[in-house]
Amino acid sequence: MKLEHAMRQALGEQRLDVHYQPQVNLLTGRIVGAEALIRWTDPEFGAVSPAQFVPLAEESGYIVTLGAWVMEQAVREAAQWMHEGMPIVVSVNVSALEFRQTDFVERVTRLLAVHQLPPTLLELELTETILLQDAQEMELRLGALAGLGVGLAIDDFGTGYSSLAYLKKLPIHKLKIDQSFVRGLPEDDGDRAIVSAIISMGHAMRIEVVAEGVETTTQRAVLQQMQCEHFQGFLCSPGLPAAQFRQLLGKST
Ligand code: G
Ligand code: G
Ligand code: MN
Ligand code: NA
Repeated sequence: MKLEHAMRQALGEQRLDVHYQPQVNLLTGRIVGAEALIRWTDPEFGAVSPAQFVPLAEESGYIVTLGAWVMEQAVREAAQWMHEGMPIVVSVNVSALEFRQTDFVERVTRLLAVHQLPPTLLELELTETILLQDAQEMELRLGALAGLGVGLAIDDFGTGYSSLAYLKKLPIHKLKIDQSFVRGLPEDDGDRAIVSAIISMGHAMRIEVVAEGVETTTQRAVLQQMQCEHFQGFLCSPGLPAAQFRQLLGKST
């Protein structure tokens, strides 16, 4: 396939980039973390959305190579922030196929050691689908990562198929409320109920909650009222190139 081929070339020819979107504490307004988001600008195709090429890479298995590259950039960047006196958590999206690689935990461990990043400054964003296959083996793996101190977040929470039972038995640190639920705030009764329920459940289980896709001050105010801890969204900033993100971080801390 043409796009697939271009994607493989893009990595080799350094046309891929990682952007960083701030995660902000709702009370203090401070940046407490950043989500690493892959970006690709192709000479022929222009800016290709990850929503388009990540699924393609997942199908072909190339996501394993791509994901490893993103994680290395992110870990190196977070180590740099730390050395500059701005220790914040970097969050990396991990596809199910990457997580299923038998050497996944070993690779993460090695990467943290190489860049001397404390494991607590790395967070992995997993989707609920990871828990659907090989649940026992995946549980072991999550336990090993949490044992290291790596944070575990469930991305797009509420949109998957899984039950809630796994929250009770797995070492999950954070729930990311999917932006589809945030979009309807404050008007939509259903969205308000869902968001409020996720926040309450998170608190009761000592799991941090991040609201995604926050675009308006009204949404932020509603989330604050619901005692949500963190938000991410265009209201603060979209994903930024590393240098620009660093500037924003410098102003925030
Ligand atoms: O950045 P944007 O909102 O356009 O991302 C679209 C989708 O691509 C989101 O679901 C996001 O999680 C995913 N995505 C972005 N970067 C990465 C990445 O490095 N790895 C994986 N697996 N998914 C990513
Ligand atoms: O699936 P995941 O949550 O990783 O996807 C993150 C995606 O959401 C990124 O592609 C990012 O660009 C996008 N995004 C981040 N903040 C906002 C926002 O406030 N509004 C909208 N519409 N998209 C956002
Ligand atoms: Mn994500
Ligand atoms: Na999400």
